[in-house]
Amino acid sequence: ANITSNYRTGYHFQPPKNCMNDPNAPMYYNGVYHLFYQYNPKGSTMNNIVWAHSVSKDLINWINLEPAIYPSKPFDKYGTWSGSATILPGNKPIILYTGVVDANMTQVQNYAVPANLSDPYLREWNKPDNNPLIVPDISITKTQFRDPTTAWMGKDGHWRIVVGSSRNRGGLAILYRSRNFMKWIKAEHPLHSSAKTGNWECPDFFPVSLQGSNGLDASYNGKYVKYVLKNSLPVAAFEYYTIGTYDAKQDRYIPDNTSVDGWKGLRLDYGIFYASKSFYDPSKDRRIVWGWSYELDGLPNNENNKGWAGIQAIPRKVWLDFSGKQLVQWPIEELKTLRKQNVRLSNKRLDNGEKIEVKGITASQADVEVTFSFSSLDKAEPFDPSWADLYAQDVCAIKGSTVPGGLGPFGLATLASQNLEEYTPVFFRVFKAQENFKVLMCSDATRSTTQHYNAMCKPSFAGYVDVDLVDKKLSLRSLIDNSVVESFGAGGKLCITSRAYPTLAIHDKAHLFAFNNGTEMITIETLDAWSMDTPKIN
Ligand code: DQQ
Repeated sequence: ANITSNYRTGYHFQPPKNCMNDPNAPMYYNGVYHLFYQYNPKGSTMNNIVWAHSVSKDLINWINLEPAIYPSKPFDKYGTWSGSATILPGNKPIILYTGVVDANMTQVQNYAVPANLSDPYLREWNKPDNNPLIVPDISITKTQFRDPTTAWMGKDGHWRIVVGSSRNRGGLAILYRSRNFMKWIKAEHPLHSSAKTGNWECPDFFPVSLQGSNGLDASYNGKYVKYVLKNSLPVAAFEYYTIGTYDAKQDRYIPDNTSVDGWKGLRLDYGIFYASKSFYDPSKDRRIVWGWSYELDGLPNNENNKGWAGIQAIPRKVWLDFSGKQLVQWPIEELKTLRKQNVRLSNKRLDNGEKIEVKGITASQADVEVTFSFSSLDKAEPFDPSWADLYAQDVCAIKGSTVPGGLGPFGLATLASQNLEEYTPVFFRVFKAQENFKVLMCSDATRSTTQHYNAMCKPSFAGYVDVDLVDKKLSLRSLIDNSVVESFGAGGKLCITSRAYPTLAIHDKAHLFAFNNGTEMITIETLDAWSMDTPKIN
């Protein structure tokens, strides 16, 4: 196998070749899941973008179709950028997307509808002549005016959408209303805005239930809900979200005071996960989020050109944590159908400095679920107050997986070569702060590969898991897939998708270990690892 194929994924969504970026208009329609995505049919850099289209009955196996939307009309001649789907009454899907209309990159909002509703795959899409539906008025930054959301209907029967934009150096979610989906009127106030974040791309606005993990349709208007506003920040290259309330009368979103509304806010994923978009799946009464994971090996001018770039993270069910303060995400249940050989460890001691190899599975393509336990929190290291201003990622860079600790670092060493020249550790480290414990979760790409070249980036991704340690347990699930390590801490309270390009730890030469480099003894209560099958993807 050459370098090109070493990093292709086995079960993460990828096109056969070339560059993919944002997931677009995910939807469920008449028994079929649709995923459109920003795609360059001509190469592995992010240019010439069209809406590629794949369909699936199980969110696992995908059929590649012809591009659904591509530049062809005056209202999208310079680009067919991101957008969303809405299912209109009468079971009629409609897509709203951003068209780029001139070389100055002026952006407008367009719509497209299926040419033939009786085609089960909705292969062909029409872009009627009354496009564009929305052009930027004089107050709008016309080069930062894109990515319309799924529409929701208010109690007044009128539709609403938001479009991502900017004001000064802040982010703006411009609100539009419509009676008939064709004529849209800008609301006097944006749905929400935030200073200093840079412009907002790919806004996602949706209700979440206060009563359990079921999903809600965007137009749900019953009681016991909170709302989520997520935005992607091109200046920061990550996304953040807040939890809040939606004042339907004023048509304003108000984040809760427990949600940080800016760069230090909560993230769906603390690794490489961008331009995410969720949709309501009525067939299983759940909300699912898709996110794009770009390459860390030098996009767009990939020195190590693989002939492809970009994958989609595994679709995740998303719901509100019972605390009401954050979201929880978990790989869709369908993923379990790919589990093959299983190995199980239980009640294994991990003393300080010890590592145990998990043998008997394909460690380059695996699903691993582990619960660690410990008998006391006494050995937690003090949290240096000066770290409070840092991102978790910077603390992980200081306190890596080999820096000896007290309670942690312990976790999994994924995509590891036999002698650990290469490995991507995913681990916890517990600190004692003034008033509470802080649980750092890291996925550290620093030693993920022995390759070095200019454009390659090997960050130490991390976040703090808001978890109660009374039961003295921490759980971790990692989806390992050749060049991907997608991890879910504490049952999905914190997610980190990282990318790795090992040269030794590939295919059957990849290994998996559990390790502990802290003085507190750790017990692996249970560890289940499965080799993962390769479904038919495109
Ligand atoms: N990607 C699209 C834009 C969007 C950006 C263009 C986010 O619509 O703002 O490919 O990655």
